Amino acid sequence: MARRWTNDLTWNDVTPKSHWLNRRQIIAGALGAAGAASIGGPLAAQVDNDNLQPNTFEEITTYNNFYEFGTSKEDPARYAGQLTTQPWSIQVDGMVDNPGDYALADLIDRLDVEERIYRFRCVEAWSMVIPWNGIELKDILERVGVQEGAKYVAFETLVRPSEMPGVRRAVLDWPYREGLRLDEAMHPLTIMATGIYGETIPNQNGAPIRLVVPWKYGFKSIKSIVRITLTDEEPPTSWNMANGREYGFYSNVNPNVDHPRWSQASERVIGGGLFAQRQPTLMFNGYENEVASLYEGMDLSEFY
Ligand SMILES: Nc1nc2c(c(=O)[nH]1)N[C@H]1C(S)=C(S)[C@@H](COP(=O)(O)O)O[C@H]1N2
Ligand SMILES: [Mo]
Repeated sequence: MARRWTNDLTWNDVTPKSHWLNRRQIIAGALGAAGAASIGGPLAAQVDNDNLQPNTFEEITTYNNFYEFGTSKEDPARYAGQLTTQPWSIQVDGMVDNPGDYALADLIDRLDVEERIYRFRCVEAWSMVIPWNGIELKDILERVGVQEGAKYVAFETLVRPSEMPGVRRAVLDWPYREGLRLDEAMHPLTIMATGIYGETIPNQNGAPIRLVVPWKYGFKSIKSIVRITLTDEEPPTSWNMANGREYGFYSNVNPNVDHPRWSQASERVIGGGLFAQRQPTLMFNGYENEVASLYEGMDLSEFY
């Protein structure tokens, strides 16, 4: 049987909510087909994940980084509820055939929403396993028409001080900005998530639409996106602007390159309990077979 994008992770790695259990079969089946079609063959399991701890909806939605709502892990769940996510529009500009201010619904209308169970690794050295629902970014970019010569995609998050208490302080240079090289953006693992566990994505996780790039540190996965720009220059990105010595543009998960202030060799699994052992961090967060070729010729022992 063909394996899914989730490669070594299965639905058993994610704590099912009661209603979720009933849909498991259908979803797993649908994903098997989609995964096989987009990768063109079976994926080999890379590691033995028998010890992988599942993450609950509760864990995924109460331990967050979303500085627009405050800098503690609890702030997003506490304050993001007040964010208005409807209507929502996304400005698409730069080197595209069809620039414009798109209603979100129009931008993603009729594109395939897939289930993707991905590891999620924050640069702070904690991790989770999250069952996203999302659309391949590639599908959205094809819809707006990427022009020849475009090399990067830049993203911006909403700034709305009336609903985002965190942006009233200059913790970062708002808006939160992120970017990908075009080939990273077009990679089938890169998704724009609109759901978790089959439910509309909660505000604290980046409603109504956020990027998910599973082989990169979590800060690359920008939330609540209102602007997408195609450009031929590497775009400025928030954490790199804030501290370029500690956060590079690429920020691929790499256990062999430590953060200047802590090791990246292992990670604390959220939900593992107070005395849980840290688990080893995997090269490209476990997606090495799928993405290593994007970085051929780059010295991966270097900080980027
Ligand atoms: N706009 C915005 N996007 C953001 C952040 C943020 O503060 N603002 N934090 C990033 C960081 S550091 C991480 S680890 C992830 C956390 O995603 P999660 O809360 O859904 O787990 O979101 C990323 N995207
Ligand atoms: Mo993070």
